[in-house]
Amino acid sequence: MPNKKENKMLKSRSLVAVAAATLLLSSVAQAQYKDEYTVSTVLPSAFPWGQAADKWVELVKERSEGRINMKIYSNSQLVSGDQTKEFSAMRSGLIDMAVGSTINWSPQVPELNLFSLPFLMPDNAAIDAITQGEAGKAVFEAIEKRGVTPLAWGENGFRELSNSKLAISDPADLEGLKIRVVGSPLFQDTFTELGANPTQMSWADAKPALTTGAVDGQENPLSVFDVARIDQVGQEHLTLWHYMADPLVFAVSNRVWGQFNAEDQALLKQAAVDAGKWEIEKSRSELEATLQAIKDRGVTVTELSPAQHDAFVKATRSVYEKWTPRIGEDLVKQAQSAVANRNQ
Ligand code: X2X
Repeated sequence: MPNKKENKMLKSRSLVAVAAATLLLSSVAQAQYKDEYTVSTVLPSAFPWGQAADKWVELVKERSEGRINMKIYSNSQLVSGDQTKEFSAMRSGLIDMAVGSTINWSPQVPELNLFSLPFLMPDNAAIDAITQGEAGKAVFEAIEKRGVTPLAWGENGFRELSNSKLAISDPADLEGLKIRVVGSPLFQDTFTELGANPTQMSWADAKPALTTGAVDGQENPLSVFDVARIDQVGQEHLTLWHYMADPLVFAVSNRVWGQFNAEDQALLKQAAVDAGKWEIEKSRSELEATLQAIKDRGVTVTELSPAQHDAFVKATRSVYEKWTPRIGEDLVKQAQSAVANRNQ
């Protein structure tokens, strides 16, 4: 039997052991999680895109009571401005998370070119029919297969065409115009089919190129045209042709995703879903006022008659022949039937 003194010593030793074990356990638990997770975006907080990321970060912080901290790096700075490298950087774990455009990730995930097929989606209901249906699921599976876990959809918006030379209402008007396009070769094909002279460059280079007149035009959602003040760099003409819209995807590198416990995975996903829904509603509801603001600044806005619209659809049809096999015949069909059967 240990005497009183030995008893006391044993007790205090076991207390020390318990304290040490607790410390070890909590440091193991902490070691699983980083102090801060990097979140990459192209556009910062002044744009709906950046606001979508802000909302996600805010909701995760709040709901995890500060256990999961994310920090946004906008302007593609984590990939030195080259937005088409964002997906690879996430896959390799250089970037933990991102809210990215389907366009910018399409060089690595060919299925994402689906959304860039010209005139596939005539309206918001068509976007929703694809993203919220079977085609959307198939796209998410394609992303996951390539090393990134997609959580939710957001929206950059319908991309409209601007230029410094003339009001465009017919494919022939694009003849020879130098148009800045984004990172997928599909855009090169679309604008080549239209008779334009497309030049691929990053967003970081786009405004300088418009300013110097190195290019005559560009295509981006109205919110981007408005917030980036594209009218100030000579883009006086804007054609509302609604030829495509790029959804945003909230996503986490698989390398990081596996480190979160199931509860926190659900938390991150639900926060992304809520942030995406919030941003989509907000950006759609602001569109009319944005267009008015653009008109008020003296930009000539051209709306197309159904016949004029049709001419653009016809002129870009061959893009489907070349790109459908790359995207996947089944996926394209699935998306087309989702659009045909959408709620209007
Ligand atoms: O580069 C663009 O045009 C932008 C900002 O819209 C994208 O990142 C797709």
